[in-house]
Amino acid sequence: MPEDSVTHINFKALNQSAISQPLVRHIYTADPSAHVFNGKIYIYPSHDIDAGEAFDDLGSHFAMEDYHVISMESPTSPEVDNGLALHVNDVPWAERQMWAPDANEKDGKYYLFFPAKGYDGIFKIGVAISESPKGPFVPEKEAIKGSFSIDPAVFKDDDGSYYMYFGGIWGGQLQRWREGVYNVSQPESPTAHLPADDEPALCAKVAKMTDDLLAFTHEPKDVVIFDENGKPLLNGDNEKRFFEASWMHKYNGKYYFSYSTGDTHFICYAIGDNPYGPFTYAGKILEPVVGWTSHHSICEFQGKWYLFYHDSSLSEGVTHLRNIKVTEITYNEFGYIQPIFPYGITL
Ligand code: FUB
Repeated sequence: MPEDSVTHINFKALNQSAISQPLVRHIYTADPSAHVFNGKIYIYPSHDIDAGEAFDDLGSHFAMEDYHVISMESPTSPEVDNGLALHVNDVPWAERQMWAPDANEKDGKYYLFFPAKGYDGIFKIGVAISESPKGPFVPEKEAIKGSFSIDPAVFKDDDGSYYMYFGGIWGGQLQRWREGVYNVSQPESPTAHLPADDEPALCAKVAKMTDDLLAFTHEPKDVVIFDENGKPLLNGDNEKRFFEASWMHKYNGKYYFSYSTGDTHFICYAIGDNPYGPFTYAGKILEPVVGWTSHHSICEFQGKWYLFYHDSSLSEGVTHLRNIKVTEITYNEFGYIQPIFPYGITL
C-alpha cells in the first residue's frame, strides 16, 4: 500500500544532490505543462493544496481547486506567478479535483484544457479561453462532448492540426470506460475493470480537435504502444505501460509520446511516425522522484530541449504537495533520449 509521506529520506542531503531545485516555492505546484508562446516560457501546472482529504488509491487527496500560470523568460530566470487563472467555482459543470491541465494557442487566443470531476463524480475535460497566455480564462459552460478521464495534453502539429492526448487509470477512471460508457460497479476500487496482466494494457486516448479547439472531430482512438517485438504492451508490463500523464512532442520529424507508468513511477516514451501511432516503446526518460506521482512535459526553448517535471522535495515527501522543476534533456545520434537520474543518491 503506498503512503502519503516519505519518511526514510534525508531531505537536506537529497536537496543538495538533486539535479534541479523547485521553480516555485510560495505555493505547491505539480504536473507542469510547458509551452513557449511569444518567445517566453509559460507553465500550466496543477496548484496543490492540503484540503484535508485522506490518502487513497483513487487520489482523493489531490483535491485541487484552481490554476495559476507560471511564466519565465528562460529556464534559468526567476519565475512569475500570474495569479488566479481559473477556479473550480467558476466552471458550471465541475465540482472538484482540478487535476493536470495543459494549454495551447490558436490565432492569438489561449485555450486552457483541464480535467475535473463533475457533480456525478465522473472526470471530464473542459476548456477555458483567454486573450492572454497568463489568463484569467473563461470556461465553456459544458465539458468537451465525448471527453472522459484526466490529464489532457494538446499538441499542435506542423500542419496546424491540434490533437488532444488524455487518460489515466486507477483514480483517473480510464478503465471504467472500456465499453464506451462509464462503468459504475465497484465504485471504491481503483483497479476494478483493468485488463488481466497477460492482456494488452489500456491505452491513452487521442482525438483531433475541431478548428475552434472546443470539440473532438472523431471518437477518441487508442494510443497503442508496441514492444520491440511488435506486440502491444501488456497490463502486466508495469514498468513500461501507460498509466497517466500523456505528452506529445515532435523531434526530427518523429512523434514522441511520453507518459507516466504510475505505480512504478517512471516517465517513459514511445516513438511513432504520425500523431495517432502506433508507437514503439523507446525507454525511460525520468527515474522515480520523491512522492508517488510523476508527471512531465517536454518543450524546446532556443534550440535546447527541457523536461519539466515535479517531485515532493519542498514538502519533504508529502505526495500531494509537490513542486515543479526543470532540467535539460539530450538525444543521442539515434534519437533516443538520455535518461535522467533526478538525485545523486538512491531513494
Ligand atoms: O495532480 C493530480 C494527478 O496526479 C494528475 O492528474 C496525475 O497525472 C498525477 O500527477
